[in-house]
Amino acid sequence: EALGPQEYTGIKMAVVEWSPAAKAEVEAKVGGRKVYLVAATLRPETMYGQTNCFVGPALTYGVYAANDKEAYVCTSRAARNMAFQGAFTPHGQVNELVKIEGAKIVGTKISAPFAVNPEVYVLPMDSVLATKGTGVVTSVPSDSPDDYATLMDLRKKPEYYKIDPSWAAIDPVPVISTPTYGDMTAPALVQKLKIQSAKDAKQLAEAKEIAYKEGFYNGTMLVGEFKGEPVQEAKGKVRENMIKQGLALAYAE
Ligand code: A2H
Repeated sequence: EALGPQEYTGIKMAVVEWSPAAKAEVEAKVGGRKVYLVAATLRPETMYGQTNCFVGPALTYGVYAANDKEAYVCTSRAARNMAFQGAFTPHGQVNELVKIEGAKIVGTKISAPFAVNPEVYVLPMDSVLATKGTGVVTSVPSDSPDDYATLMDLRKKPEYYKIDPSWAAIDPVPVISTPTYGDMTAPALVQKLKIQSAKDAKQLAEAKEIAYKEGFYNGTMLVGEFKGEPVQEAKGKVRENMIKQGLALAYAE
């Protein structure tokens, strides 16, 4: 964990079609605003490889008015932070339009900015913390061991996790090449460390550490505007472009 403030990128994932449960609870309450799930990431350069998005099924989320036209889905804690950071109009005001359980958001179809697969689904992840980021995690299984292990668990037991298998059908996309692990760093590490499921917390923590360092210091972009460039150079530029295009916001905590 970093000691200073963590500079996240809040990825704005527009709702394309709510799950039936969320539709019934949310749609009438948002005053016609366009609604986005906001996912906090430390790796904006990997967004080309988004295959789905995760929420904690047992967590409570809110839909917060960002202004007259847009609303964001995140935890109440994140909404307060966003208000302090000037993400909302009127400035500093938290306007909760409706609360919703994570489990009910699962199955919602959303658009994933910059992704090779432009439309993805919301899936459940038990390890999402309410105390970190926005409580929404975009999934990049090519480069995040946690995302990869969770996606494989969901595919193995869709009934148990109460998901439609088609929501977990998008395969990992090569985004970054590393000299040691090739163009699928997370799956390679999951295999090497013999990680069986998302419950193997200790090995996953190790895999996450290795994947992060390897990608940042030795990775080369395989896709996008900065294809061929080192990750160290592309990272900030991808973030800046996403923010400039209104597809992301700066979020710190
Ligand atoms: B990262 P740090 Cl490709 N609960 O984004 C659990 N995990 C959360 C979270 C929450 N509430 N909020 C954010 N995260 C995840 C991409 C990614 C991430 C890749 C590789 C590694 C990686 C795609 N998922 O994170 O504890 C988000 O996943 C490993 C560092 O603040 C976010 O970035 O350091 C990261 O954890 C933030 O973790």
